[in-house]
Amino acid sequence: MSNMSRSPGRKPENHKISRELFVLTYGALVAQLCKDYENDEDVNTCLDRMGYGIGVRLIDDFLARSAVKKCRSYSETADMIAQVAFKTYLGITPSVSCSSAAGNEFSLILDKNPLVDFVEELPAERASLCYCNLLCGVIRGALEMVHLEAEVTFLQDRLKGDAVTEIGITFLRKPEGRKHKRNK
Ligand code: MYR
Repeated sequence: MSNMSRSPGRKPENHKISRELFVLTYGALVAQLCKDYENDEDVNTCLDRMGYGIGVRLIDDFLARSAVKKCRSYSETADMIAQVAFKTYLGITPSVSCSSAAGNEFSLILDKNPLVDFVEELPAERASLCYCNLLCGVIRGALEMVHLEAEVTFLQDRLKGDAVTEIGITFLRKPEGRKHKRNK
């Protein structure tokens, strides 16, 4: 074998490169949608729909991979999204807070957002763009597959000058009596 054979420490480097490629590819997707649609809302909707399509597929991978227990409350589900799903797929763990007395509204606060690693700020003419709106769709799609209907939106965004990035999840139905789609 040549000197180019595998050496310890190479794997994390590869991992980093593929993450960078993913983040740059996401940026290219948003840039293309901005070319296709003049209106920020149309770009946001498109990203959300694409994310939804990813989420409905991702849930099988998530349930199989993480062998998670069935959640008994919205609060457990929100924690699972932040601590297991975000950690697994994005390498970050947002903090979770419940923002309604009814216990069905939660905020995920992202201190770091790898998807915007190469984005300085939004151009002035794109002030209403939710750059990471794909994430909302992913969460919505994944939740729907475990029979949890939810509204998921960006409530704050550092790219827009807010102090933090905050994703709001509002569960729309009572958690009791739902059935879960499960892998064997
Ligand atoms: C259960 O009660 O069966 C667990 C439900 C877990 C739902 C997890 C939803 C995953 C969302 C994926 C988001 C990925 C964001 C990068």
